Amino acid sequence: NGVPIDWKPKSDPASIQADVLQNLEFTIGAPSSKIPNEVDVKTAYRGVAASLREHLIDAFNRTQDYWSKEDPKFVYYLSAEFLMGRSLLNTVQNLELTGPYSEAIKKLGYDLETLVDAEQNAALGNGGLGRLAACFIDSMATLDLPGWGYGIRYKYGMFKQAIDAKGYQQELPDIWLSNGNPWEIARPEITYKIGFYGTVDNFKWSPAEQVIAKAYDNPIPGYKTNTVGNLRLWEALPLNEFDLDAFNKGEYDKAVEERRKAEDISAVLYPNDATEYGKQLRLKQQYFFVSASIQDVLARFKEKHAGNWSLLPEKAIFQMNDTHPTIAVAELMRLLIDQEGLDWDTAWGITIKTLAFTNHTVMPEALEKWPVAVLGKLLPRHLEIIDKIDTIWKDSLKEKILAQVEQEKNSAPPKAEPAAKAPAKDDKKAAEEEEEEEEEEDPVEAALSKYGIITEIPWQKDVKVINMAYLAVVGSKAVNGVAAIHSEIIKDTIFKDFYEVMPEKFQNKTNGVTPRRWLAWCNPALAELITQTLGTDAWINETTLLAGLRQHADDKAFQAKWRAVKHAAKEKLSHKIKALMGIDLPTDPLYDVQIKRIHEYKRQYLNILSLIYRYHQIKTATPEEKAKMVPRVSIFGGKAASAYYAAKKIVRLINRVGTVVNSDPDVGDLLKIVFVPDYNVDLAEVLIPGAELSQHISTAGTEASGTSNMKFAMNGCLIIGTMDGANIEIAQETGKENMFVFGMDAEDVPVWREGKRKEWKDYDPRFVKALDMIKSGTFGEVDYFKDLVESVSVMNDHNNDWFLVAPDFTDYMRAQDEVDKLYADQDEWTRRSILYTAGSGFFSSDRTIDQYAKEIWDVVPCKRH
Ligand code: 26Y
Repeated sequence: NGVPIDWKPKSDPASIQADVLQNLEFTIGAPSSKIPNEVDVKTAYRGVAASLREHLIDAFNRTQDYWSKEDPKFVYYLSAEFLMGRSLLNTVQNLELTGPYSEAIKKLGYDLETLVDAEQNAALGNGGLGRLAACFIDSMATLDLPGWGYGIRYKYGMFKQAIDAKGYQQELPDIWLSNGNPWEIARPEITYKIGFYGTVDNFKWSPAEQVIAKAYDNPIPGYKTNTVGNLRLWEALPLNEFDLDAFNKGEYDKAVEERRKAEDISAVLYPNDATEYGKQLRLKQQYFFVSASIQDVLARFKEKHAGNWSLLPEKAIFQMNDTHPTIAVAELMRLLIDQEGLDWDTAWGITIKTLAFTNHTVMPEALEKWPVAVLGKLLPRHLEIIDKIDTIWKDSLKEKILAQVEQEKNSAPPKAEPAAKAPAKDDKKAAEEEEEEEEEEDPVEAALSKYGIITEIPWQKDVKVINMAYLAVVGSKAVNGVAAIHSEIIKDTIFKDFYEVMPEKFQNKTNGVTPRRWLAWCNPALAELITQTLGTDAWINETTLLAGLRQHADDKAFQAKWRAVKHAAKEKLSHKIKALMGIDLPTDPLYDVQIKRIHEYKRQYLNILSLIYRYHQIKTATPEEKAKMVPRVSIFGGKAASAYYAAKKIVRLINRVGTVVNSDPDVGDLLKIVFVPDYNVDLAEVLIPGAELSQHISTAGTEASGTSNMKFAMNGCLIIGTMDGANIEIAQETGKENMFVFGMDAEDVPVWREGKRKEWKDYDPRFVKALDMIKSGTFGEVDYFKDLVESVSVMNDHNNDWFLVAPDFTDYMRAQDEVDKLYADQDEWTRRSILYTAGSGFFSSDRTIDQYAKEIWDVVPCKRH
C-alpha cells in the first residue's frame, strides 16, 4: 500500500550532471549565474552529495519498506561511538556509481578526488571501538542483514589535535557540522521523552527532568546489493524550547537555560578511550541514547505485535558495544515492567534473550563502575532494578557456593587470584592496609561477594559502585571478546568467576575491518592489481579469495608490479605530509608507521627509544658503516586523552626527537621522524597504503585485538609486533616466520610483574644510552622528561615500568635488526608483503558479522531484489 514510487534517480553521466546542477541550485541555493564553474569546492561537494543522497534515500526507503513488510529479526548495534570518517567516496563506490559520477563531475569542471577532500570527517568516536562499529554496519548492509546502528549525534566529535612549536599537543574543538551534513535525514517526527532524577514511589518513577531525543537517520549502503541499512543517531533537545516568561522579565540566561542543559547531553564526545571518566554527564549520555533506542524498537514492535512480548527475542537483539550502553539491561526491564505491565520473571526471561555484550578491554580503568550514589540520583528506578537483579543473581548462586565452601573446607586452602592490574600506588597501599584490618567473614557471603554487581571498591571503603560489565554479563545471552587471546584472557581474569558458573555464555568474535574502505577504496591501484591477478573483483566481498595471491608471491614480474604500486602509495603519502607539515620525505627509505591512540600500553615509547638509539648509531658511524645502514622514515600519529599526562609527554618526546633528528645534517636521509598531527580516519586511508612496516607492539595481554593491524596486513604492510591481540591470528594466517615477532608472551608478563622485576638489573646498554640522551638534554626539556625517563628505569617501585618497556627492549632491537636486514632484500620483502595481503582474508568484518549473526544474533539475511 502507500503511494507507488515510480521515480528513480538515473545513473547515466548526463542525468547525473543535470541532477547535480539542479541540486546545486535548488537544494544548496547556489545562484544559477555561478553554477557550475564559480562555486567553491565545498559548495560543489554539497551539490554532488545532495545528488547522491537521492540514490541513497531511494534504496534506503525500499530496503526499510521491505524489511518492515517481511518483519525479520533485527539486530540493533548500541554504541556510544561510530567513527564513520568521510562518506562521499564510500557512497559512490558502494552504490557502484563511480564511473558516471566521475565523468559528470569532470564535465562540471571539478574532479572527484578534490570533492572527496572537501568533506569533513565524521569523527564520532575515539579509536578502535568506534571504527569497529562503523565497519560492522557496513558489513551488515553488505550481507543484507536487517540491522541498525544506534548512537548519539554529537555536535562536536573527537577533538582536533594540533602540535605547537614546542611539540605539545593542543586540543581544538571538532566543529564537524559547520558545512552541514548532507548524508543525514532529520526526523523531527521521531522523538522520545527521556527522564532523569526525581523520585520513585511504589515502583513508579517521576523524573524531575525530561529531555527530548530526536532521530537522525544515516543511510548505510552495502556493496553490490540493493540493501541500504541505517545508523540512527539521537540529538538531545529541551521539552520546552524557550521560557518566554523569563525572557519578558529580562532574565535572558534563564530563558534559554533548559535548552542549553538539554543540548549539553549530545554536545560532545568524551575524548577518552580507556580511562574511566566518572562524570555524570557521561552517564546521562549513555542513558539518553539507550533509552531512546529501546523505546524506538519497542514502539515498532508494538505496532506489529501488540501485547505479544514473548515474541520480542525472536524479533530483536541488542548488541552492547562495551560497557557504555549497558544501562540497557535495567532500561529494558523498566520499560517491560513499568510501562508494559509485565511481571519481573517474564521481563527478565525476555531481557536475557534480547541483549548481548562485547568486551573490548581488560584494563580495569576502562571498565565502567558507576557510584551507586551517582546512578541512584540520576536514575533512581534503575538503581532499584539493578539492586534486585543483583540480589536474585546472588541468591541463584547460593547453593552452588555452599557446596563449594563445604568442599574447600575439606581440601587445601584456595590459591590467590592473579591481579589483572595493580591498582595505582595509593590505592594499592590502602587495599593492603584494609586487608590487614579485615575481620573474619561468613565464608558463603565472602564467596558470593565476588559475584556482586553492586560492590565496594577495596580502596574506597563505603563507596558502593555498580560494576556495569558484571551487570551486562548477567543480563546478556552472550558475552564475547574481540580476538582469540582476548576472549581467553577475559575468562581467566576479569570474568573468571562468571565464566566458572556460566561457561556457555562466553564466546570469541575476532574483529574484522571492511575490505571496501580499507583496501578497495583507499588503495585503488593495489585493488586493480589484485583484480587483474585473480581475474575477478569478487574478492571485495569474498576476501578469502585473496589467498589466490599466494601462488604469485614468488613471481618476480608480479613482485615488480606490486612494488611499483607500493612505491606510488609512498609517494602519495609523502605528498600528503608535505602538504600538511611542509616536510620533504624521500620515498626510497623504509616507511615505518605507528598510528593509534597514544597509550603507555601501546608503547610508542618503546618505538621512540629505539629510534633515539638509531640516531646515536648514525651520529657515531663511520662513512663505511653509514653506507650499510638501511634508511628509514618513521611516522607516528595518534591522540592522547586530554588529561593523560604520561601520554602527552610521549607525544612531546616524539616531536622533540623528530625536530632534532630531522634537522641534523649528519643524519641526512638515513632517518626521518615525523609525528603527523590530527591522526584520523582520512589520514589512515593514506598512511596505511603507503606503509611498508607497521608497529603493533603492545605489552602482551593488553591490546584486546587491534584493528589497524588487519588494515595494514590487507595492504601488504609487514608487521613488527608482540604476540598480543589479533597479531596472533594474523601471524597464523600469514605465517609467523613472516612477522617480526618479539617480546614476552601474555603468560610471561604477570610472572615478570610479580617477581622478576625486583631483581632485574639487565638493562640493555643501548636502552641506557637512549635514556641518557634524553637525560642529558639532547632533545631539550630535561626536567619535563625526567619522570618519563624514571618511569622505565627505577625498578624498585612496584608499579614502575608496568608495561615492560625495559625488559622487552632487547628483543625489540633484535626484531628491528631483522627488519633492516630483510629490507635490503627487496625481493624477499615484496614476497612477504604479498603474503600479508593473501593471508588477510579472515580479517574482513563480513566474516566477523556473519559469525555474530549466526552464533549470537540469530539474524538471517533479508534481501529485496
Ligand atoms: C570508559 C570510557 C572512557 C571508554 C571510552 C572508550 C572506554 C573505552 C573506550 C574505547 C576502547 C577501545 O577503543 N578499545 C579498542 O577496541 C578495539 C575494537 O575491539 C580493539 O581492537 C582494541 O584493542 C581496543 O583497545
